[in-house]
Amino acid sequence: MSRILITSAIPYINGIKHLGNLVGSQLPADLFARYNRARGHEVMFICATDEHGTPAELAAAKAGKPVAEFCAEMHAVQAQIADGFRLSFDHFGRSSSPQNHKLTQHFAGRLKAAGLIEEVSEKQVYSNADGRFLPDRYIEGICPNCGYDKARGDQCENCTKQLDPTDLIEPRSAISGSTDLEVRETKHLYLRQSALKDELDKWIDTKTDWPVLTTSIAKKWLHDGDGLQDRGITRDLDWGVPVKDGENDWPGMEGKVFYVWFDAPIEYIAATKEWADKTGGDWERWWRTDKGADDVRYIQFMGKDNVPFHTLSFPATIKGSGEPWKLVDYIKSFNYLNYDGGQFSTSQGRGIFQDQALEILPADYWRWWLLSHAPESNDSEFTWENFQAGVNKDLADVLGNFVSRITKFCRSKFGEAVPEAGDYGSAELALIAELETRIQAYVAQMEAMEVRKAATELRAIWVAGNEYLQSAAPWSTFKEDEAKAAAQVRLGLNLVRLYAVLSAPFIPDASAKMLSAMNTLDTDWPDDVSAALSALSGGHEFAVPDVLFAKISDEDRESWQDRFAGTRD
Ligand code: B3M
Ligand code: ZN
Repeated sequence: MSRILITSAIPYINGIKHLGNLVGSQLPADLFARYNRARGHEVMFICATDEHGTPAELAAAKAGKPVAEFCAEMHAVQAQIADGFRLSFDHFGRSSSPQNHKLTQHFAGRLKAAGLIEEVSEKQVYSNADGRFLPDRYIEGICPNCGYDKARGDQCENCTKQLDPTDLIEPRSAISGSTDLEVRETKHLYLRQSALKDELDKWIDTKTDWPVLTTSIAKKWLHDGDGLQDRGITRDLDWGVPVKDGENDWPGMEGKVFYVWFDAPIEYIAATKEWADKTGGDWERWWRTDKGADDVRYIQFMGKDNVPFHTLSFPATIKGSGEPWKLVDYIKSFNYLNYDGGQFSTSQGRGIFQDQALEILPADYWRWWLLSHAPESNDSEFTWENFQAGVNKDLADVLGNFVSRITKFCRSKFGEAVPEAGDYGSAELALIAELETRIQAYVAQMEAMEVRKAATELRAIWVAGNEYLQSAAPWSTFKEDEAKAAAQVRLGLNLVRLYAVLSAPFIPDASAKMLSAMNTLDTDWPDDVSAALSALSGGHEFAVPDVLFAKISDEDRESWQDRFAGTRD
């Protein structure tokens, strides 16, 4: 048994996320967490909401709520959705927690002591009416390029030109509309990542087993152009972790907060402390190599856009601290899932959002389709036709049909108990041999976190059972040789349990239904397939389960296609 720490990128608090976000981090992380627990390992699976930064402030303002209240509400909403998708976090934390404030300030203090923080003077727009510095996107005005009158200080939405706030004609505050703005000097803290470049480079070089998608992004940032840049880690915002040097004030930094990307990854650690504070558990044995975490394997899941922060910035924070924190061992990153010929987009309300998905179908339908189409080697695309086909074929025709056929047939001829039967014959032994090979292949893909390939192997395991049932045909055998039919049925019923155990990481609800129908709590992993297929012996009672997966009709598909064709705001 080993110890495995799993973190998923923490979703922004600013709104409900779409399915692309789910399949790019949380869902595959959950798959891996469930699989490892099923294999008997000790797992710590952490996620949280990412609550700071301008997007949080803007979303709260749009909702007309104080930002703290908005974040608390949205956290509850996101937690409920995560639950709806059966994401089995050990803790779903909040980056605004006191634990994260403290830890973020602690790291900043350590980096300062190590000489890795530089104070830089910058010129920034100050709004007298609002009594604060304005981030670029809080300044609006007329675009010098196209004349659009709602251009933002970072970019004109109309002509897409990148702007500086000082480029805007007649600039005004997006908060109050005031034009009483001036440019003032202000100081910010920079993390001297460049000083850690060689150390990071060498560290990445040791990660020969990482996906190319991960290392190529890291290498690009390390070597392109001028190489790894120092990074501003403070902002002039009200909402965030106040800038402190450990527990002490940081002269000149009054009223400033840390940049959201500085505190967000630290929340992985802080969330584990939140968990410990709640449960009485020990968080340091997961995170401090001087307190037992040296034998932890730490794996992060994320979309490709988050990779630079996890391969360079966060490791810079950790290494720069000079303290024995656990560093990531493996980064599993994902490409994008597209929606019907375009991109999923939160800001444009395009695609299917997580709450909407759960309104129309249970979690397992989504889990199966998304995971079996995870955007690993390439971007992948969601289309309603493809979704309908995948669900109907794999879940309804293959797995669901198998379970329904074997349980119903047994009920009609032998009653709702596993029939007493003799030894398995050659067809059964051949199936067992095939399953041994296939389960090994499935395990190998799961261990390698090859999500799509693991789904393919699992599907093949379901198909093997169906093919066996089709050719053994107990309904025909029964007419000539009742004892032989009994053995075939006993094998089939045991397969239902085996499938429940193997499939649980992908489709936990259906697996639970299958186990409950088979009236068993035995979820042991089938290390010995032959033994696993004798787990339920003659006389063991079971029940025919309700339909596991309903097929998606063409009418349903068309109505959803229409409903999700537009955008939501
Ligand atoms: N919140 C971006 C995202 O949700 C960001 C991830 C933070 S991981 C520490 O994609
Ligand atoms: Zn413009």
